[in-house]
Amino acid sequence: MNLSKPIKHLIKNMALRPFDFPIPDYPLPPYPISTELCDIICGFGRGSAELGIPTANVPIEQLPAEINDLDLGVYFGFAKINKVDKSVLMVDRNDGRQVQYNFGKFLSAKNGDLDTLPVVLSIGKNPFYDNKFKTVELHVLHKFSHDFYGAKLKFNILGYIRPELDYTTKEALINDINIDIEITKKVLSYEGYAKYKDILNA
Ligand code: RBF
Ligand code: MG
Repeated sequence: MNLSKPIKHLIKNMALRPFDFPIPDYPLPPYPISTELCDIICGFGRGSAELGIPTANVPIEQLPAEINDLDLGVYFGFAKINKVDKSVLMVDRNDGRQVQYNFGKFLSAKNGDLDTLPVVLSIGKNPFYDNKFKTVELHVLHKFSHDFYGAKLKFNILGYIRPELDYTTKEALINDINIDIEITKKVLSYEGYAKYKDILNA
């Protein structure tokens, strides 16, 4: 394969941003990075409610150490969700509100919820929200009919899109996340990346 030709030049009708990194034809070290099954926990409850971009948050302690060495920013890969056989539970979020952990009870194989799905990940401190600690969150590119706190997921990271940025408006953040989503869809459709979907499935 020809490494001197990053595949991003094939992405048509998309304004590439000055901070976008060139994406090679296939994952280069340290990628792929693959995780074991990890818990899906509740974050700050902003992704879905405020941004309209829900994210599955995972505990950093359950991730391979290599992930801790990555720069703060936006990454892409695949993820697969597993249901956990537990009854619905109410859990206190750190802002005092209660959230329902349904452990993925309402996810449906027929709807494709349990397939290996493309994800765009944020590893960061969310400067726009001034978080104190680093979080790892995955936005799964799939239409779910229910949330799934308490379920588990396994994922891989196949490449890097851009550094984490601060924003002056919520709209600017949402706009960039939408571009990240478009880049992810495009890149994961290429052979050099698409084959990692089956690897996660195995
Ligand atoms: N937050 C930031 O403050 N700066 C970013 O550059 C940023 N990029 C993100 C990219 C993606 C693909 C996603 C899913 C989230 C990103 N976020 C970023 C995090 C966002 O603020 C967070 O998901 C919500 O605050 C919910 O916790
Ligand atoms: Mg979240």
